[in-house]
Amino acid sequence: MNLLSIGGSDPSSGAGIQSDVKTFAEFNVYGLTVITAITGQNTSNFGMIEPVSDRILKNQLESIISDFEISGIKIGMVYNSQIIKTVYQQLKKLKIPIVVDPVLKSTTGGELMQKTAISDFQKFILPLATVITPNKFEAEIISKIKINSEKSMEKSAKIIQRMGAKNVVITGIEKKNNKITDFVLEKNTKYAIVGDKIANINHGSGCNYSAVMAFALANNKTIRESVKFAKEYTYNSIKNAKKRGKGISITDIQKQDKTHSELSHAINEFVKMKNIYKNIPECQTNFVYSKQKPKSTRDILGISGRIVKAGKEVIIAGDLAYGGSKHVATALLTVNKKFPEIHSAINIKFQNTTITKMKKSKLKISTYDRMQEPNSVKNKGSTIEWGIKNAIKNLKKPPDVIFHKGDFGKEPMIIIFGETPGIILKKLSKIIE
Ligand code: PXL
Repeated sequence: MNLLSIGGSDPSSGAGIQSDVKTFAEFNVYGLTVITAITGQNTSNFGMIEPVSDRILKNQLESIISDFEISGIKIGMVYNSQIIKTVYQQLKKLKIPIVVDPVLKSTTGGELMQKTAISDFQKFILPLATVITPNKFEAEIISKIKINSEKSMEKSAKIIQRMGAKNVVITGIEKKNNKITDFVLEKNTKYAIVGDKIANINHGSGCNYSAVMAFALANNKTIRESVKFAKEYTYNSIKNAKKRGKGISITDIQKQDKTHSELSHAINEFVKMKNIYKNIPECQTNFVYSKQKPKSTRDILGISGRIVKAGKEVIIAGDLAYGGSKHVATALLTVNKKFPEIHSAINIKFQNTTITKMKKSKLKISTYDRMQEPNSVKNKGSTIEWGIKNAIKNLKKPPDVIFHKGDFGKEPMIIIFGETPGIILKKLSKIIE
């Protein structure tokens, strides 16, 4: 997928088109860029702005639009009326989602749009916007409404919508209890998306938000989904902001390895499965995955808490970490030693009905008896390794499932194994109502 960012160059790469290229790359998107102005700035000071000539702006836009299939566009810094009009002329015929981030000022104090250009911005750029993402200050300037209440905020959003932006998201409205909300005005609905606040002055969060929004919309997500997605990404980018220069921090994203993102996705799918709460055992559930050949449980990714049941709700309590699971990871490690293609495992509650369903779905089931456990093993605390070894010792092919029926004071358990977390979910879907 190709996305286009139209905006200013920021040599610190914290904001502007450099930041957007980084954000797009996080999603394996190819980032195209059209530069409207060059800024001189760092993490402490804002220096000069030199808008590019109209000729080269037009030539950049024509070059890119005539060649690439573009799935979405983000418009950031457009410094003056000339730039605004040229961008409008080139984009008005396109039928793809456009996110407008009305950048007026930088955190370090730079003026990113001339005051005299605001009326042309309203006239030409707002009607291009599938979504516009002003913060409170920007919404006030565009709508000429002071925002000091829910009512004035809604009024401001309505005025901006009447100017032509199809959907308006006023970002970063501070609330009590350390919450921060985004107010959304769609064509016929309005709502707020609430999130946690991080008290940290940074460079880049606004750009991250609108770039991710463009990505989400290009992927046919709804406005609500896109707002939630952009908000979560931006929250993480602020949380992980790094001090790269002498001044304020620059937003960043913790690189997730593929093992991490695959397992994280599968866990989110798991907790959404219907009636899944009935399958969480007393000792709760862990879901583990190891890409490389694991040498110890430290090489296996798991939840450093558990997936827990609270009434009929199932909650992920804890973060993913290597070495995060002991029991399920040990079971996986033991199976992986004999069957190296098996990289993932999950434990669920033992129920006779589940075993019956597993048999019906022709899953390969194996078992061990904890009552047979020698005292020497018990004393060493290596029950799981002993049990799993026993369960697989005569197998030629890897098991889908290993269960045991418990012992005095020990809960019976089912563990499902598979090559990947996705394959485990498929197995689970066959045996859970
Ligand atoms: O974050 C807004 C922004 C956008 N574009 C450029 C910037 C800034 C803030 O500094 O420099 C080029």
